[in-house]
Amino acid sequence: MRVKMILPALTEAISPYFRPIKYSLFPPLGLATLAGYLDEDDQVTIQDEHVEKLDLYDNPDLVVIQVYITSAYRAYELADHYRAKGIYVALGGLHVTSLPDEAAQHADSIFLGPGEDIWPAFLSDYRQGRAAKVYTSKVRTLVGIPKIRRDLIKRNLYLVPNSIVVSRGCPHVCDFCYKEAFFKGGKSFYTQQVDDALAEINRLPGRHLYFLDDHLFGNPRFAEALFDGMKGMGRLWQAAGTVQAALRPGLLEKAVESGLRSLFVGFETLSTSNLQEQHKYQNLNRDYCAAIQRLHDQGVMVNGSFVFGMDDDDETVFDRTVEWAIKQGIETATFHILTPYPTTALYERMAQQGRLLHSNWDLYDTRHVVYRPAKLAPDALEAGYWRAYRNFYRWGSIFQGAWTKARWNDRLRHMAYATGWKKFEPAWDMIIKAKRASSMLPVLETILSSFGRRVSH
Ligand code: B12
Ligand code: SF4
Repeated sequence: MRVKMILPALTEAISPYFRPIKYSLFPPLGLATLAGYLDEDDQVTIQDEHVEKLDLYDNPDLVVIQVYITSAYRAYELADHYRAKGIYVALGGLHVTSLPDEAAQHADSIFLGPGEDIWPAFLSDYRQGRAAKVYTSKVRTLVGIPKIRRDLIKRNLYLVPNSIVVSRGCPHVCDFCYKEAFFKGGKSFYTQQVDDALAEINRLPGRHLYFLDDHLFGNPRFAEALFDGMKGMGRLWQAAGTVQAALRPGLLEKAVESGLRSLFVGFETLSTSNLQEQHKYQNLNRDYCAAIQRLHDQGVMVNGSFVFGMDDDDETVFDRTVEWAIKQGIETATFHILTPYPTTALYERMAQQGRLLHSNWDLYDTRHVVYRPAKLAPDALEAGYWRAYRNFYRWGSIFQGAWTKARWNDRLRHMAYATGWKKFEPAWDMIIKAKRASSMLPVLETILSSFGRRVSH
C-alpha cells in the first residue's frame, strides 16, 4: 500500500517573503508516530508543508492529513483535491476532534482523539475493505506502541529534529486549553513506561532534546524516574512545565542534573481573578517570582507564556506584564491573545454569552481577536499584544533582563538566547530557505549549555 501523510501549513508559514523560525522548529511527530503502525512493505512518505513544497501530482492509495485549527481550510482543500482523484482520505487531529461534522465533509474516514487505538483498528478494517466513516478513541495507553518512524523525517529541515513526547495530555483542566476537548471519552493524562521513554531517548542522535509534552512534570513519580534514568546521558534538554512543578522540592534538581536547561512555563496571567475565571487553579496563590528565581538559580532559562484578553484584563495589562517579565529576568516570552478553540469550556462560555465574533478558523491563531473582550476593544487587544512583543524584545529590555543576573555567563546566555530568536529573523529566513535549519543546532546547544560552563549545585 502507498500511503502519503501530510501536515498542512497555515498561510503565514509558507510565505515566499518571510519564514518565521517557529515553523521550522519541530518535525511532524504525530504523523511519524502513526507511520509506525504501517507494515514493512507499505510505501510511506511524510510531507510537512511548513518546510517543503507539497507534491500534489502523486497517486497514493491512502492520504492521511493532520488537521489543526489554523490549517483546517488548507487541510480540507488538500483532502478535496485527493478525493477528486478517487483517493481514500483520512483526517484526524485536534480540529477534527473538535468539529467532526465539518471535517467529515472532506474525508472518507475521520478520527476523533489520539490515534494509538483507532489508527491500527482502521488500518485493519481498510485492508479488509470495510473501513468505517468515524473512529473514536477510547483506549488510552502508550504501552507497547511501535517505534516512531523517525527515518521518514527530513532532519536537516528542522532546527530541533529531536522533539519527543513521553506522555499525552495533562493532569490539569484549564478552560482555554485544547486538552479536555481532545481527550474526552477517555483518560486525559497518561505516560509511557519509563523504560520505553528512555529507549526512545537513546535512539535519538546528538545531545539536544525538546520534550513537547504538555506537562512533563505532571506525574512526579514518572518524571523523577525518567530524570534518574537520563542522568549521565549527557543530554541538554528543554520542556514545558507549570509554576507548581518548578516550586516542587527535589524534582527540578533531578531535571537539571539530567540536562534541563530551559523551561516553557505557563504563567498565563498575573491576575488572580483571571486564573479563577479560567479554572487555572494550579497557578493560584503560587509565588511566580520564587519559581523563576528557583529556575534561574539552577541555571534553567525561562520561556514565560502569557495570555492577554481574559475578562480582568484592561488597557494596562500589556505594559504591566512586560515590565514584570523583564524585571524577573525571564529570557524569552511567548504572548498569546486568548483564543476560544471550539468545544473547549471557554468556547462554550463565549458562545453562550454571544461574544464570538466569527468562525474564520484561519484567524484562530492566538494573534487575532475572535471574541468580544470584557474590558478592552478588540483592536486595542491586538495592538497591545503586538506592543508587548516589541517592548519585551527591544534591546533596552533585553539588556535590562540580562542585568538582573549576577554572573556574566548568565547575562551573556540571556542576551544570546533572546536575540537569537527575535533579533536575527532575517538570518533565520535565509537559513530556512537554504534548507539548513539543522545546521544551527550546535549554536543552540552552545547557548543552552551556558557556553560550556558546567552548572554547579
Ligand atoms: C509542536 C507544536 C507546534 C509546532 C509544530 C507542530 C507539528 N509539527 O506538529 C509549531 C511550532 C509549528 C506549532 C505551531 C502552531 N501551533 Co502548535 N503545538 C505543538 C504542540 C506543543 C505539540 C504537538 C505534538 O507534536 N504533539 C505530539 C504528537 C504525538 O501528537 P499529535 O501531533 O497531536 O498527534 C496525535 C493525535 O493528534 C492523532 N492524530 C493527529 N493527526 C491524525 C490523523 C489521523 C488520520 C489519525 C488517525 C490520528 C491523528 O494521533 C497522533 C498520535 O496520538 C501542541 C500541543 C499538543 N500537546 O498537542 C501545540 C498545538 C497543537 N499548537 C497550537 C497552536 C494554536 C499553534 C499555532 C496556531 C500557534 C501560533 N500562534 O503560532 C501555530 C500554528 C500551527 C499550524 N500549523 O496550523 C494548539 C492547537 C489548537 C488547535 N485546536 O488546533 C496546540 C494544541 C497548543 C495549545 N495548547 O493550544 N505548534
Ligand atoms: S496546565 Fe497547560 S496543558 Fe495543562 S490543562 Fe492547563 S493549559 Fe492545558
